[in-house]
Order: sequence, then C-alpha cells, then structure tokens
Amino acid sequence: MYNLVQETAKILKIAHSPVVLTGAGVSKESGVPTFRDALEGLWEQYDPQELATPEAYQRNPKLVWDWYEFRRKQVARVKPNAGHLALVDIEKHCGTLPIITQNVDHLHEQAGSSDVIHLHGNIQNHKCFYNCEGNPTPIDISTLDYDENDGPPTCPYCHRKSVRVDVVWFGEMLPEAMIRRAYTLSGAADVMIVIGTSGLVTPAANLPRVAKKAGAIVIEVNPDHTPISSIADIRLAGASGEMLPQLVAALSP
Ligand code: BV8
Repeated sequence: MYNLVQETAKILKIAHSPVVLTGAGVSKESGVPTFRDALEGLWEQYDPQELATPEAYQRNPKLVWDWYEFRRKQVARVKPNAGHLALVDIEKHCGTLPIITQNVDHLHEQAGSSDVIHLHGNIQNHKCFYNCEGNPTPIDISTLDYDENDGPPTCPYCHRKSVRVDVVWFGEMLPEAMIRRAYTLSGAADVMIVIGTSGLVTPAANLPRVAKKAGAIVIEVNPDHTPISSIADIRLAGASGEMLPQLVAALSP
C-alpha cells in the first residue's frame, strides 16, 4: 500500500486540475452512518429509497420528516475526521481542489475545504415542498414555532404543513448549476480522487467515467470494491481517515 500512496503523491505533485468526488464513506469516521447504513435501529425496516422520495413524503410526511430530523440532529453533533482535514492539506499542496460531494452534511466546509459542490443538497437547509414562493422557497426552521412531534412544520408562506429538507430525493433533478459545474470539472480534470462512494447513484456515479474519458487518472479510496474500481488507475483500499493522511505525509517534502 505504501508504494501506491507514494505513486499517488507523485501524481498529485504534478497535477494541474485535480478534482475530488466524495460519498458517505468519507463521513463514516465522523460517526455519520453511510447512506445505506443510515437505517439503524427504528429505521432499519425501511429502504432509503422508500424514504428519500417526494412520493414517500406525500404518502407519510411525518415519517419522512422524522427520519430527516433524526439524521440532521446526528450530523449537527459530529465533527470533520482526519480524512476531511487531509483534503484541506491536499488542497494547500495542489493550490486547488474542488470537492464534488454527494453528502448532505457540511463536514467538508467545516474542515476548511474552500470549493465544495453539493450535488444532493444540505440536510441543514429546508424549503416548502410546493416551492410556493419560487423554486426553491427556502425556509429557516429556527424561526418557526412548531411541535417537534407533529411532523412537518407549516410553511410560513402558503400555510400548508409542507416544510421539507432541502436535499435531492430519488426521482428529483439535481440543482442545474451544481451538476453542470460537476461535469465541467470532471471533463477538465487531470486527476480525480473518488472517495467513499458505492458508485450506484446517477448522475454522480457517471462523473468518474467522464473524467476517465477525458484522460484523467482516477484514484479510488474505498475499503471495498465498487463499480468505479474497474476504471480506477490506483485503488487505495482502506478507510479515507487512514489513507488520506498517509497521502498528505507522502506529499510533504
Ligand atoms: C435524477 C440525498 C433525473 C438524500 C441522495 C429508475 C427510476 C427513477 C430513477 C432512476 C431509476 N434508475 C436510476 C434512476 C436515477 C436515480 C438513481 O441513481 N437511482 C439508483 C438507486 C439506481 N437517481 C436519481 O433519481 C437522481 N435524480 O437522476 O434525476 C431523473 C428524474 C426522474 C427519473 C429518472 C431520472 C437523484 C439521486 C439523488 C438521491 N439522493 N442523497 C439523502 O441523503 O437522504 S443519494 C444518496 O445515496 C447519497 O447522497 C449518495 O449519492 C447515494 C449513495 O450513497 P454513497 O454516498 O455512495 O454511500 P453508500 O452508503 O452507498 O456507500 C458508501 C461507500 O463508502 C461504500 O462504497 C463503502 O465501502 C465506503 N466506505 C465505508 N466506510 C468508508 C468508506 N470509504 C472510505 N472510508 C471509509 N471509512
């Protein structure tokens, strides 16, 4: 593994336009369950795709609201881990390191990464399900007076019980500006580091192939094999909280 880390450091030292794609695995060592693990305890009877859809919210708004409140409070308690912090150091070494993330936590920003592209939104933000004042209709729930046990709060504009978390659900389009920039960055990258994603959800999962097709070197950091492993030039098979600090050490003179 030592040689692969050294090899990766050599590649990064001469990279002009490196880019990173992250998934839930990069936040796991902060104590945030990966998306597939996000169904612990009382939630384990559900499939995420049965909770993370507009249909699920319309079918059972309180269930969906409660799941996201459970996750939002979990995320609010955690801190960036060594992997997030190592990415900040790598950005300093490379001069630039845009991070395209599928994660809905804010740990990359909290660690100090300066350019984070959120493909799937942020669990701390909320909006009206009907976008009654425009798409989106942002709502700050800290200004609302609502009963935590009574499901979604009332929208202050249209007065329906329609407040929802501002993340991208299955079957919903990604924010146009975010996905367009992600494709542009991936197509212009000379190195893409893919960290902690199962590579199963599109369009995010397409990005490593876009980078590869454009001639980028693809490096995967993941303890497990994924559909992206087959196009990776280098696989650092381990936890990001261990692999990325080793990479920073190898970059240091
Ligand atoms: C779209 C926010 C156009 C919500 C998420 C059929 C019908 C309808 C749609 C589709 C269909 N077939 C395909 C689609 C498209 C669909 C899709 O891809 N479905 C999948 C299930 C097949 N995509 C969409 O709907 C997207 N929109 O395409 O719009 C459209 C519209 C209508 C119809 C068709 C197309 C929107 C997708 C966004 C969904 N929202 N998140 C929330 O968080 O609640 S997705 C969510 O799951 C994550 O954000 C992430 O993107 C995804 C997968 O999660 P990962 O991050 O990869 O995490 P996971 O747990 O899977 O894996 C963790 C990895 O980390 C593992 O590999 C593990 O080994 C590794 N790991 C563990 N520990 C560590 C580690 N790695 C490093 N270090 C460690 N310590």
